[in-house]
Amino acid sequence: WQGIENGTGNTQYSGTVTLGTALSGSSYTLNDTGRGGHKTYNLNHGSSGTGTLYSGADDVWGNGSASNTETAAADAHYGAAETWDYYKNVQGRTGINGDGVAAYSRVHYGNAYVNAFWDDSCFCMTYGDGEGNLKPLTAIDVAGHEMTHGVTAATAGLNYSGESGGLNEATSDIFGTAVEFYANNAKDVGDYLIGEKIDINGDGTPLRYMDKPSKDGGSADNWYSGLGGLDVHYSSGPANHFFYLLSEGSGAKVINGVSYNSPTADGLPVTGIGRAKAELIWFKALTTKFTSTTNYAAARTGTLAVAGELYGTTSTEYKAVQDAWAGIAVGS
Ligand code: ASN
Ligand code: ZN
Ligand code: CA
Repeated sequence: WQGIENGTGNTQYSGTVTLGTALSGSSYTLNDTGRGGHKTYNLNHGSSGTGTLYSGADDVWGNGSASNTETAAADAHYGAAETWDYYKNVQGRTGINGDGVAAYSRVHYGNAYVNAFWDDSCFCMTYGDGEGNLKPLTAIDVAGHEMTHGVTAATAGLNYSGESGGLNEATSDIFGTAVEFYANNAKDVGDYLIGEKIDINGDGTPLRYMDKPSKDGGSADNWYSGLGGLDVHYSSGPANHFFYLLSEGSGAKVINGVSYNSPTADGLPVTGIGRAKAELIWFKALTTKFTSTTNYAAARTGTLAVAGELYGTTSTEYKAVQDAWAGIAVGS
């Protein structure tokens, strides 16, 4: 018999959080029975299999420092729970495949591994420890980003190359950001930056910026012919920029203490409709309009169709979708 328990996670990035755990005999495990039974395992620097399910005599996990082997597990378990809750409570999707089945997470993959990844074949999430600076890749926007690759694979199936690959990556950045805002954690407040907590560049800068993607030194701000030849983490830039413009509008803005300044390709202003509507439009487009070969032009058509269905073609929301695509040089 496994009872649903509420454990305490002393995470590295999100402070002290409640974790869904189970009590099996006299041992607690990182088994979130209230969320499909999502489990978190310790690979202990291996790179295959499931490793060992986290278990212990008390229901307290980690101490906030990466030097404690439970800390990364606490962050990963929390990120999976918030991602589950976001999709279920906001988008009405229970589990990555929408069937109530949980994925599982593995931490401490390999040695000094500076990445995290979703794998469809195991239906599992894996996190590296990062290199040198004791910053495992277990921040909540990374967790939401990676698990969203599973949602995309189960729905639109956007091919991971060319323009569809950029849209696939942007979808992960969009919902990684959505999960971060949803979690509303005081230690990791919502922002339109990706990976700001994991310090992968070693200088405190994030991996990506949604308001002006070119700030990362590689991403495109706007669509142009040949965009699909970029790495998918750079061709995602215009769609991330579209999402920012649609949510918050163009120009300068401070949100949760972070300053943004989003330009438009055509120099015309965009008035945002708020993140919740932008998320809903992108989610419905992903799940009902996009296919494996959707490119930027088709993403515009798909999101406009969704906006028309949800709000009508004469609505301010519809016009904002038009303006935001024009803002990244897609359509007219
Ligand atoms: N962390 C990377 C990503 O999700 C892994 C990859 O290259 N697919 O984009
Ligand atoms: Zn990705
Ligand atoms: Ca972020």
